Amino acid sequence: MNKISQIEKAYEIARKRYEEIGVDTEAVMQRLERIPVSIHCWQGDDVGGFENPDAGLSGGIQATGNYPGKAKNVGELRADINKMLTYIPGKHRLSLHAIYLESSKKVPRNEIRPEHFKGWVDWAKEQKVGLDFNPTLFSHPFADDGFTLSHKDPGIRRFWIEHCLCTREIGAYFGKELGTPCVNNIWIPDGYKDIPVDRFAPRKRLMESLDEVLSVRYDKKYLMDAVESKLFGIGSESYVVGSHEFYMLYAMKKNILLTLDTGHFHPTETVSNKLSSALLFLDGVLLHVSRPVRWDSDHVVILENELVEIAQEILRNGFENRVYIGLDFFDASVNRLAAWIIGTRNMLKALMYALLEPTDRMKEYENTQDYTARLAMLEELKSMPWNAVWDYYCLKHNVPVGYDWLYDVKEYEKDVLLKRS
Ligand code: RNT
Ligand code: ZN
Repeated sequence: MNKISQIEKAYEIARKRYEEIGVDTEAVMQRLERIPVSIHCWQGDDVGGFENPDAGLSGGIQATGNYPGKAKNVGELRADINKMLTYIPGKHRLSLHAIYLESSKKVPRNEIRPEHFKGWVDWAKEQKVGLDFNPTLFSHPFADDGFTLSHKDPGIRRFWIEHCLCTREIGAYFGKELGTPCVNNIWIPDGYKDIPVDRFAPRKRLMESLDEVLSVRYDKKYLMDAVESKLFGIGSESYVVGSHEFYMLYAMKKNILLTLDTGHFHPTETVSNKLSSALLFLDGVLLHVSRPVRWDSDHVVILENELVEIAQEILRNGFENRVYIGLDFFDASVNRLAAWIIGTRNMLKALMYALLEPTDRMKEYENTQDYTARLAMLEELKSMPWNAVWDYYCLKHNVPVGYDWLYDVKEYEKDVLLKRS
């Protein structure tokens, strides 16, 4: 039997097994097809960008490793993204950072305009993907002392307010051009290494800066604003201005999206457990799916319990239109395309796994206090043939099944990546 018929046969068996417990695998695949993942461009070049090829990454975040073949210009990065996308089933989105602008001369960050991102819009139209955006408030001399929007110097604050205003204009341009709203996510590194005396003043300044940034109105069908908190960063271990409470309250007050990065909380705190509260009070949430290993290390996303639980929380509640799933990891110690592919496919696998359950039946068990059946079902689901449905989904979308993509990526490494200077 050839590989294709094996996959089809395995799927047929799986389909029947799921049917027995009341799960329609065809409906599951259709639902998964409608869930876009916003894939981050910055895995391709270790959050480098094209603004200044020699500048390092700063702001309390770090990409470690020096695997060869990193994309060093927009042509290389786009080639890598195009290649990467051929291994991802379904239509997705690309998340850009302001430092990925295209310009023949140096443009200060408070002067970036839609024209600097026209190339990306053309690319997105060609690829039929939506674009999301992020102002870049790090890797810059004005962020070197650890403060940006909450800086005590009004001139520096002004610079970053202007930068954020520029990115909102560019984001709205993406939304208009591509016919799908752009999520523009603000993350700042601001904070202190050591114990502060005044925690209040920087937060007040941050609030006032954000108020100004958001004072320009855009139609939500073009632009959606998001704000991302963090527990600590390297060099901001003792105090982060934009803490979880700060942004949770701020997002609610302003009716904007709250960004939950899975690496930005205490190690025993889970994002999966936050969604059901956040979405009672907010219209939506942006996820930055990452993998923290001991700290906010941004390791490649693997298929682990918390990832599945996040997917379950989204899908059991029908939140897929209110949770914007974005990825945020950057590993420079392995092939960067492989990192992207592994992480993105894992996100989709988690969603597929979560979809392949008889949710209503399990809620019924719960509501009738049949906790025995609830536990039994949850555990049996783990050894159901969900991977056969995943393989078939990949086959149907013309992307490699299993680790077949790896051979291809190794070829690409040899033919393209290793030839880069
Ligand atoms: C940093 C934040 C932020 C960045 C990206 C590059 O801790 O997670 O989202 O990782 O903007
Ligand atoms: Zn993040």
